[in-house]
Amino acid sequence: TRVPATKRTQKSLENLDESFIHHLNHTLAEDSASATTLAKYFALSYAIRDLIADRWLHTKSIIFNRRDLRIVNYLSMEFLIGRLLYNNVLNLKIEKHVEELLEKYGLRLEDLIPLEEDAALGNGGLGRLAACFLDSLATLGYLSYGYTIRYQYGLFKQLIENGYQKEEPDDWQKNGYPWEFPKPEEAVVVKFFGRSEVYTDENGWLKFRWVDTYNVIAVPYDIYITGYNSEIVSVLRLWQPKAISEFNFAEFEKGNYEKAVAEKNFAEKICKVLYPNDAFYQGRELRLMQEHFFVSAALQDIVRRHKKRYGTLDNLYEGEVIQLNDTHPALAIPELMRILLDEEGYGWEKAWEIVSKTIAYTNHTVMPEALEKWEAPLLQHMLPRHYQIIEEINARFLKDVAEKFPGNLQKIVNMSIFEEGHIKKVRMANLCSVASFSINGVSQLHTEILKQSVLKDFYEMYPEKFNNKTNGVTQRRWLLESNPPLARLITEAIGDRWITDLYELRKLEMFLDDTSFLERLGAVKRWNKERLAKYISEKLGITLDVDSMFDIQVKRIHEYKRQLLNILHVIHLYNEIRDGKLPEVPRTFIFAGKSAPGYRMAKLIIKLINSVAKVVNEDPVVSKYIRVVFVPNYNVSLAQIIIPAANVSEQISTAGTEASGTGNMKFMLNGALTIGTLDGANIEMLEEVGAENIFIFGLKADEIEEAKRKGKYNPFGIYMDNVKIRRILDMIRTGYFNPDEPELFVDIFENLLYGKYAPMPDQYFVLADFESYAETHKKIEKLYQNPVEWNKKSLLNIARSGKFSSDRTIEEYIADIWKSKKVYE
Ligand code: DL6
Repeated sequence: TRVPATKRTQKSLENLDESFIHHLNHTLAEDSASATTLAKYFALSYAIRDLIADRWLHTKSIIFNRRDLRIVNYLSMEFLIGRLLYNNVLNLKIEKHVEELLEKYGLRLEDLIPLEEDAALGNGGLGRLAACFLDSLATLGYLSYGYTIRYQYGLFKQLIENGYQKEEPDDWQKNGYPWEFPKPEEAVVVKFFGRSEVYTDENGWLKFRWVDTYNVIAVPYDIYITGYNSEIVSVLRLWQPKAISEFNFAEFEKGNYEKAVAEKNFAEKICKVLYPNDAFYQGRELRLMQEHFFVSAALQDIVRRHKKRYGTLDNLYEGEVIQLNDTHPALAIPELMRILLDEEGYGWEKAWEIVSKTIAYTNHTVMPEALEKWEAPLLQHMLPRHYQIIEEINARFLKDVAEKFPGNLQKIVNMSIFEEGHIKKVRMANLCSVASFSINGVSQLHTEILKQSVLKDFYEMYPEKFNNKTNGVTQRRWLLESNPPLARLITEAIGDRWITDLYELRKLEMFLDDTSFLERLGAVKRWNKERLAKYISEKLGITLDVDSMFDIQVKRIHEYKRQLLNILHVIHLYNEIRDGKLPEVPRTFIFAGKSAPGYRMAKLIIKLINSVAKVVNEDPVVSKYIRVVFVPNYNVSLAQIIIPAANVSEQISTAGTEASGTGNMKFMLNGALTIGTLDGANIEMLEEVGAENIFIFGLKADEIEEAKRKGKYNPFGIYMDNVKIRRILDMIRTGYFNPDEPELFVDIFENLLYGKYAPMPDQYFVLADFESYAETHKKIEKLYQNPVEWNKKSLLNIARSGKFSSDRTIEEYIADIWKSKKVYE
């Protein structure tokens, strides 16, 4: 008898006008004549939020009435959700209504959209994946919660000054944020420090309890993430710390202001800022506090909900599943054990059964510097009871290891949760591997590397736990929202089912030989290039030639992602042009991405790119053929403009280093052709499109591995033998691109040739892959001269991108790990 939310939306839409005015007048106390555009953005967002709240109420009633549905809990330090206004408009299918409404006030949706600050609660791939997953879960109709921290400052804003990256705080809430709902009544208490105390309970059992703790309140703020045309929303629950006593009058009376606000300061510190490191572990006390804070709050929430639904925790794993997004939320393991043992009175065996049937782990990196290993004394001091529980988990686990591999001490050393040494460490990946019922990598190659090297011993011990879940991206944001003309072209050709079933795109293959369709595809690309060129001209004052080939590398700046290889190749083209060897097609090389603020080499690479860009763009001859642009402050909304404009997508990480990549998928979906290594999900893209439709170059993962193992890689030899490379590197070393500070790039030179700041020279095999990269670029250049052939390959890439929808990824998680059911089958 319930009226479906989609129908109710239709009904509410009739009142959207009224609702907009209501919010303008009564929520914001503004009138339409004098309200600013920003106020109108807020009023519209509130009016739309009302429609979303209806869906939440519906979802909530299902959560508490349908005990047959297991809830997916995605614990992640990062959810890079970006802007929500247009996303919600599209998902609710109300674009026409909204446009009509705004027209009455002389406004257009496209004027309001940019007023929203990006919610940049993540660094890169890992956080954006989490956001895509919530979209897919809601669209497919599964019950799900994402849990994270309500950071006061998201990922820093990047400025480029004199070619250098500068960071500024990202005060994303400075104007307020219309999409969230505070839920103070659902606050919980999170404890820190203190000690573990042993006592005898009323039945004479020896028990532990965590006492003398320092407590903080965790207040949830909910954002409901809509799905496309779906009744169900995902809940993104952001926890905000709050002091139990914000102001201590006794201390104040004594004249001690610092002490009076100490608790408040402590609480505020926890959520002050997102750590800006991508794939790099720093081991800071505050980070550990953040991890424990949101994990403990999330677990208390999950436990409370389950008790409400089932009246017992005996079957927690039937109602809830917890996915750990990398090891950052690994403290969920001892925290759930602690709740079950100390607060719920379970014995160890039953508690362990519950924990190890509820928790699953995704690994997102094989880079050794990214693996979390907390110093044991730090963990023990901050979380004494958790530390004790980890010790017990380890002791029991090592007994199993000894039984499985009798006499094999090396296994014990490798697999122990503790790494012994000068400072004892807690290896979080080992903790996750011991406790989780599922361990997955994020592309086929990555999962193989986990099984064969990083988690090899765990694979031998528990082969049944391992599985692969190749990443995906949501086509709602990364095509429907970011590339409207392409979305329209596709829908006109094959209907709109691709929006919820990306494999439908295969039908586009019908048009592979249809020259007029290919021309239209070309026109769409041109429209996107013009849009980007306009943005760049307005922001940077650089004019781009939209007929030139747009070759784009956008992602975090990291040595393993090899932006350096790209810019070395640009220098090579510069040299060729100066030598009179003119390229057959003009090219625009576009870069964007942030470096971790403390990552010296990555920041130097940004400076190098900008220095090369200056020399190239100011050279009257060279600039006719190539241009180089570094677009500052790469984030989700910028990605939505940049990616659709690419002719060529650069996915050039050293084979064996990029776990999956998801940018590669976004470019493919938008019709770019990929130049890439056999790394991460590139390999699966190759499988989908065939070798003639992707440009693969460079050493393979096993070749790199072997060269490292045998110590036979000699970049200095390459430098000596290869005139082109020597010329490029000498230009860098002698300050050709930066005569004001000629020594500036010497470190890049010395790192490549001598490994000055690395375990070995050129540890990411830039020089080894250079020739093959340059040759492959020549092939691309050739193909670009034939627009029909180019557009054909572009269309084929789009048509074969179905596998890379996060809907497919989520269905695989559901089938193999989460075993949940859709609300509406
Ligand atoms: O799985 C999402 C994303 C992958 O696509 C990237 O290849 C990978 O680098 C990234 N991993 C991280 C590492 N964080 N940690 N730990 O961001 O995950």
